[in-house]
Amino acid sequence: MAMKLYGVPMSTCTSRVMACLHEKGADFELVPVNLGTGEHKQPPFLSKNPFGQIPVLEDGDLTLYESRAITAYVAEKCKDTGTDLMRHKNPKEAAMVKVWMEVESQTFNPAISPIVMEYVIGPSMGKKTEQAVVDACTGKLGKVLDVYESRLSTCKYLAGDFYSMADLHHLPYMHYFMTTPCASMVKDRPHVMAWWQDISSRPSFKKMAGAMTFG
Ligand code: GS8
Repeated sequence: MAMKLYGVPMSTCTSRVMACLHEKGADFELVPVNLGTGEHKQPPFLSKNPFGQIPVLEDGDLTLYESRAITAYVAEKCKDTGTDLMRHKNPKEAAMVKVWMEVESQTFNPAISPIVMEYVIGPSMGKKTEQAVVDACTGKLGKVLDVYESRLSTCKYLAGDFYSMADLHHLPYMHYFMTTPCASMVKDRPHVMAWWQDISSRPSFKKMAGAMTFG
């Protein structure tokens, strides 16, 4: 039976999981959740995720939430098919993947997500961009991207010379960030830009990037 993914492709966390499922060539059914009507705050959905957020993955009797935990499950379940995103055959490479997965969730995401919220998600709900929030975050993000520029001048991808889950987890926020006036922060850092062009041109991401739009 195919896994069921509850969410919508425009959601960054849902698309993180979709990118992983596509990269693994896994069979899944996307079950849309209507955020507009508050479906995610109603008992049927809350019984899947008591925090009332998408995405949720169901695989038989297993129900999971938290996008990064879901991708880890998919990588483990499908470890013999598609790209070896966790480098499980090489403990040192696997450790570097985990380091950069932590960097994404603990350092990169908190710096980039408020900018995407201000320029992309907020305006789609009629909110005005707050320049003060953007200014506070661009300083923080610039320092993070300086570290990325230095790292990516020594290897092609974040964990080494191989595409991994660490790179994949960056796709959704980078995708939206590159549509904002702050995209020059990436374009002005040649190694970060080359990395972005590489990871965003993977067929697994291109398959879904068109559906990642707020409007
Ligand atoms: C965050 C989920 C989340 O913010 C994860 O899965 O990684 N740490 C969790 N989901 C948002 C959609 S953005 O992808 C959501 O469900 N928002 C609606 C709400 O919070 O009411």
